[in-house]
Amino acid sequence: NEQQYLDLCRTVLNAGSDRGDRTGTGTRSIFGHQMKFDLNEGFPLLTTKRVPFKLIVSELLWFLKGDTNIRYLLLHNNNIWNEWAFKNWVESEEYEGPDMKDFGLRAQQDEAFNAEYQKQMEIFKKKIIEDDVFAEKYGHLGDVYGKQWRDWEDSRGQTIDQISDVIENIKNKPESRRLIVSAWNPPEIETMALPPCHTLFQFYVDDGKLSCQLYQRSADIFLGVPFNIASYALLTHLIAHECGLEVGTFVHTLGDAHIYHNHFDQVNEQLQRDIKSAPTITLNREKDSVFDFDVNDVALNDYQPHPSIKAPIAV
Ligand code: THF
Repeated sequence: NEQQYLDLCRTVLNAGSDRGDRTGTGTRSIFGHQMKFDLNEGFPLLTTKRVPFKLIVSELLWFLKGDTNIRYLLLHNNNIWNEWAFKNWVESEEYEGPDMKDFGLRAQQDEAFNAEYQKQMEIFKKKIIEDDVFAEKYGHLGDVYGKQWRDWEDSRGQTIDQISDVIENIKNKPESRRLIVSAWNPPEIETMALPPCHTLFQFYVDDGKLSCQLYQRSADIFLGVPFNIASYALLTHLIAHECGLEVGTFVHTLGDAHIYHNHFDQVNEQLQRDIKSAPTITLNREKDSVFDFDVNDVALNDYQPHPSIKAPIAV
């Protein structure tokens, strides 16, 4: 299973083309790639570096709640979406602190700026947690995943709960070829802090097993993809659990699959390491509905990875 991830890294390093990108960081990328993870061979959380599973759980449960405000994440010590909300804040009229233009790039190049940025980010996080009005205004990322999954607004103003619908259909019409959830909502793209990278996913039921395929338009191989694989594997487990099915395969299809230039050293270090045996997960049997799950209802077992490898996120 994990070998496929390491092979993807090697392929991109060896055969990818060097390209500019929106964030100004520069990437090496290929277009079109697929990996298949048999979820019966263990849970696909990488072992060649430590991946913070708790963050994956709280992010997924946040999506499933239909929440698009980073406050829930902060209350779970999850900082992976902060930069995008922070960007809206520092670009707003109300912000009066030091200039934070291009903070993502500048924080990596300039020590003094980085210190100031960290300080402003801490102030921002504190306000989101403590000030309801501020959180309501600046904690939102726009109509990102949670909104589209649970509360897609159609042109007549009615809403569609794609997750509830797909679960009903998996239960009642398992042979359906329409078991799809789309996060890509063209008229709303411009309201989003970041247009969805995981664009669309489809379920498939065969022989009592639930499989899932994700089409990901843009894949940050070093930081994002390890999260994305584990997140959709967990989603498949959760929905299978509710529907009384076993798990099948997670198929991960990538569009622009890239490694940022400032992640090359980290990837090369990871490629030196040997794969360890995959962990497993256990879900709380007393809960049924995926919407009732809490972070403590998902346990990770036998995870003994190599140490984590730090890298800067491109904003
Ligand atoms: N932007 C970019 N450039 N890459 C992405 O993968 C990405 N995401 C989400 C939104 N924008 C993105 C955010 N997902 C980390 C992991 C996933 C993220 C954002 C950040 C990260 O930094 N992980 C660290 C640990 C962080 C921590 O401990 O706080 C790691 O080492 O794994 C694609 O979904």
